[in-house]
Amino acid sequence: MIDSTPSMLDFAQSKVNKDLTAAQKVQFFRDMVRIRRFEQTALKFYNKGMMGGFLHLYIGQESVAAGTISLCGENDHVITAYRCHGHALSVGMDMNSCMAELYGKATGAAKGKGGSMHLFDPSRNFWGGHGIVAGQTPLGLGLAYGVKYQELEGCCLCYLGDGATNQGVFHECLNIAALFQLPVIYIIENNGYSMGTSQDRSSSYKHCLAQRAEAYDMDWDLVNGEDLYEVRAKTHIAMERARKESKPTVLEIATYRYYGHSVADANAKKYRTPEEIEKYKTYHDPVRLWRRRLIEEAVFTDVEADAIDKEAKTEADRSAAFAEQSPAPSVDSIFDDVYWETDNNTEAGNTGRHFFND
Ligand SMILES: Cc1ncc(C[n+]2csc(CCOP(=O)(O)OP(=O)(O)O)c2C)c(N)n1
Repeated sequence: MIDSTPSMLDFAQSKVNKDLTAAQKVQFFRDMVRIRRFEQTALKFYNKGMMGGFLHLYIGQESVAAGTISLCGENDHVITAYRCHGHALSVGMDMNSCMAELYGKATGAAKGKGGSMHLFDPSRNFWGGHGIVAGQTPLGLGLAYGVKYQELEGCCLCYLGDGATNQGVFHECLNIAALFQLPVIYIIENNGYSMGTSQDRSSSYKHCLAQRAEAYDMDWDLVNGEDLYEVRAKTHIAMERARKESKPTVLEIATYRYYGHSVADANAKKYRTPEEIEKYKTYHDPVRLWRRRLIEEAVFTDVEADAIDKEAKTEADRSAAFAEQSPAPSVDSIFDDVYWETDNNTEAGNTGRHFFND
């Protein structure tokens, strides 16, 4: 049974949620279920040996990507770490091209050369998928700088894990973000662990990573990731601060991952108990809780929710079939896509103005 303790504040009544239509609320459910079904399917075929490389699953964290990215407009940018499938699908990337990328096929989002950690879609302002812990944090800062430089009303959502907050570059970024007043929002997806090390063992200031922002004179907030309304309400405040006042924020969203660090995590069952995982699945699962909320609000019925889930599963199965039937990159394409400039001999390529053409 899911714990039904009501939260102190009903974020359904907050500015950004109260006028949502039933169709929009159902769409958030669909978005989360699509991420989950995509990943379950990826796991099944990874275990059958159909993919090389790593596979870092996002299952349990769906409300973060789906909720925050649902607030993005045309001048907003998204960049994240290697646990990137949820963000990719939330920005609207096609499931086939994501799955094909995991399979290393030429039809994949990065032509099969990036794999699971490097899903990218610049046409949707999605700047990846980065494997170096905290490597995306200065890039996110640069995206925010670009938005400000062009005097656009936009911002950058830059996601990182709890472990990444202990990297020096993250602190350098907070300093510059505050000093230059850049419209960046650092979203710490605190799933409790970095690889096999719990947050308690890796962070000296244990109970609030976002509060580190105070040292840089920056706003921050804590968010309960199991409530999609809260995720949207608090992210919206930070995004408006960034867009209208060009100010940065650190948000820490409490979440949990059900699987190991990656599928190759040999210690997955050693650093936390099965009871802990079960507790999250039973009481804090963001997809179940959102589903229950929409049933309570009479937005949809159990039967309708099941149909949406089934649709997502079918879409995921089809994406795996598409990936399997797709060709591998050809051997003579091995030197393509290495340098953007070489493959795009354009003025933008030659002048270095790749991303913000004006
Ligand atoms: C600079 C660097 N150091 C170490 C690693 C190895 N590594 C990959 S993921 C990871 C843990 C990161 O944990 P966290 O930031 O909490 O993200 P999560 O996996 O929980 O999403 C480490 C140490 C790396 N990829 N890059």
